[in-house]
Amino acid sequence: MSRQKRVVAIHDISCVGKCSLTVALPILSAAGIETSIIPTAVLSTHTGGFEGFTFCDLTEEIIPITDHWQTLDLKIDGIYTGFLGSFKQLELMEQVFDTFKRPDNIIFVDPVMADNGVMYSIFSPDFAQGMARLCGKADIIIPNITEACFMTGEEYRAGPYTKDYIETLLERLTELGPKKIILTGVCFDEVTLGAASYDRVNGQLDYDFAPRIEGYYHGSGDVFGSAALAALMNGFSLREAARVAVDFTVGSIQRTKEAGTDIRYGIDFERGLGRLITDLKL
Ligand code: PXL
Repeated sequence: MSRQKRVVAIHDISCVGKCSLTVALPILSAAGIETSIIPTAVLSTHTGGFEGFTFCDLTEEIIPITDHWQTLDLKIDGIYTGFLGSFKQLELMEQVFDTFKRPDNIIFVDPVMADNGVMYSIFSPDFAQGMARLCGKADIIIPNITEACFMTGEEYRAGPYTKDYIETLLERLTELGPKKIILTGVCFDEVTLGAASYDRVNGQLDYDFAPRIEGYYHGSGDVFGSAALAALMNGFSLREAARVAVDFTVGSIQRTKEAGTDIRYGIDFERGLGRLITDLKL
């Protein structure tokens, strides 16, 4: 048996409304990855559509946790950050990356902060500059089109897009520093939606699409990111990882739509885990 890979997932815990750690942990674990966590905050629900949620900030815990880890012989193969609630947390992530980055591990950053042309209500527009800086320390980033525009200063447009627009965005994103990018929310027509994956080192650019399902499904970005990282940790290429993540996410959205579930509660990824494991050849 080969050594089990370990990912450190650094996100909040939203107790209800599947996203962040309640998505990353089960998906990575199902994919055979040991998943260590740093919870950045505990909320009663996520912030997207619920009123009156509680919020307990855990920023002060981050460095004590990593200080303790430095006394252990931890082998870390991947660090995965998602929703980060403040500039202070962005700054601490840079510190965590500096502590645990090795030539043979990957830093995987999902710059969660915006969608559909607007920043999430809790973030100011200048948060994008801080996030762009953090992306500069990542090996792989997975923004959506809105986040890509806010970080690069390119003009946000609603789809369908031209190849020229998408490829310019990818090029601008690589200028932030990461070698690999999976850009989500890419569409060239009204009926399909998917992702572009780009490796700056070998110039490989690929597109993966699935039939578009209308509607905004909360937590789908975290499902996508977790599945993509699960595939990468299992030795899949960037392109293959994007394909696995598109299929897994679209399947999860489809089941949610068919069940008529309130979209604030997240998508039904759980009943796709069996298929994910098969796709990952585990
Ligand atoms: O899915 C991203 C996410 C994660 N965590 C919290 C959020 C959001 C998106 O709104 O509010 C707390």
